Amino acid sequence: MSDLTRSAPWAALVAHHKTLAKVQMRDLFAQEPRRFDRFSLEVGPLFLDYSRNRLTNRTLSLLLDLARDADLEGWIDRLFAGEAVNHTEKRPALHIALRNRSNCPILVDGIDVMPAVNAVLERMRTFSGAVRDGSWTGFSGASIRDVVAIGIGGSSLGPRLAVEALAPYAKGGPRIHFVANVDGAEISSVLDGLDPGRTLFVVTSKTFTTAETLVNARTARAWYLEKGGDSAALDRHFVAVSSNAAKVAEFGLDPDKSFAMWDWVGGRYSLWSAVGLPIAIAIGFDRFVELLEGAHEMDEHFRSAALDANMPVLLGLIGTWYGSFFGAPSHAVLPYDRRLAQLPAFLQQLDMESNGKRVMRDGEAVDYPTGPIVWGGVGTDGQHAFFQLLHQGTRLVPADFIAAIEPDHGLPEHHRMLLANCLAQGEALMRGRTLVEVNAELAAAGLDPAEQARLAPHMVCPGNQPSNTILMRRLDPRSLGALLALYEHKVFVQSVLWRINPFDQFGVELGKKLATGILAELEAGAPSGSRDSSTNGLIARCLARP
Ligand code: G6Q
Repeated sequence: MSDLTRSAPWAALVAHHKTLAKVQMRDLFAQEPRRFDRFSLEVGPLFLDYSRNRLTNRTLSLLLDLARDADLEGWIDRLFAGEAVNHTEKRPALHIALRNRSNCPILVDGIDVMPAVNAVLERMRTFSGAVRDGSWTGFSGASIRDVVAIGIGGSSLGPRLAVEALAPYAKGGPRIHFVANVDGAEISSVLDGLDPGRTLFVVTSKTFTTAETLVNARTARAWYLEKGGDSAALDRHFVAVSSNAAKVAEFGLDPDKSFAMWDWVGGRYSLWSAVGLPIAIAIGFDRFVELLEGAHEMDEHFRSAALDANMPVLLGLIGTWYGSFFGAPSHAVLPYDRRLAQLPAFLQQLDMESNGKRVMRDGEAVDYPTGPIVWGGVGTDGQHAFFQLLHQGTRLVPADFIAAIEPDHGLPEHHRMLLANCLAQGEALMRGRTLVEVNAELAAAGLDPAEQARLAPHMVCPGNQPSNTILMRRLDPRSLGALLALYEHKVFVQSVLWRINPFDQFGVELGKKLATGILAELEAGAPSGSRDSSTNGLIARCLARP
């Protein structure tokens, strides 16, 4: 057993779980009329209802003991102080510095990073403003109409989510397209119909060595030149965002004209940096600052609020309660907002790449499950698809519902229906439908007892499926900033409880390495036969002539 699973707070939670395992949430609500008031919290633009969870005051107090035992408060201090919390790579994880609107100094190796952060933000302000107002022109003297953001993983998912989520704020700006996949189908369909004289490529790669991004950037450059683009004006059509100036220069772009980022920003935590340039171009720099402000507000709350009234801490504790003590394998993200369609994919990376780890900080194997499988999709679509499993399947699936109270369109009837469905699903998952209720319904519908007995078991919904509901007044830059920072910190809280490093990602390296070798075989047209029979067989099949 590890120190963690041997610890008194862990053992207390294991024992407490036994007493709660069969308790129905509908009974907890019946016993506690003020349960909603007790288990809800507002921070800046976000309201969280966590009353529909399988927990009591005692559960929370035991989870808080676990957090204190893990020195959560100390770890929050270390994160904000710029200590090397990413100990394997010997780096801090300072996404909070990128949105540090109070501008207080944050030191890395004794040097305040804020002047460099602010300088890049200023360049983003000037550049995004010029692209938006048409004063940044292409080789033919025309303004930019299309921006193609090339990047993958952390250099794509955040900007893509934000640009889509904040579309109503993007009036007057150019169209923004994203290219991430090495699948040529993606870049071909984006380039199709674009005018090289009015297109700007933003090539984002922290390392500037990522194969997919480089091949897409080369294809984009070749397209630009083939379509008559002026090679002397390349830097009016291509800008880089990177921490690797040498590689940017090797690619043929002027590093002095590119946007810097730093090795203390993790890819999946980087949308607040120049990686967010497509966001600033889409919605304007002032709105981008509002996004940073929303995140900063959540940072300040996370840093200073007591653990028992701290939104990211509470979400982290609740997630750990299900993952580690109920054995729930997954966590569903259910935005009731079409504009948040990319949120499940973003959180999938944030959570699974951060907490998909199997050893503790000291290298010892964990003996408890760590990060959940994050999945999800927008409501109401999901209700007509995967929600059936949530209502009547055999697995415990904790979920987060996310919705804006006011829409950014003029169709209030649609929005009322959307909200009603969001609230109803949380209620249905919590309450379920008992056999007694089903029988009463069937009797009221006039079914005879034999028919009732035949149908009733199929209609029972056990309920007791936990969910959080996060409401915001509007899906605007500030709310989105707060929401994404909330999840970043929730993931951090869980990493602390599980004693793992959320800021490295060595697991993704292996496949990349193998792909390089297989690519060489495909390019040579000759299988090496040096691998397992499955990989050899598949390579041979890809190379075989019909
Ligand atoms: C994120 C990951 C990963 C990374 C991409 C792109 O935290 O490290 O998703 O963002 O592999 O990396 P580059 O920005 O270096 O191209």
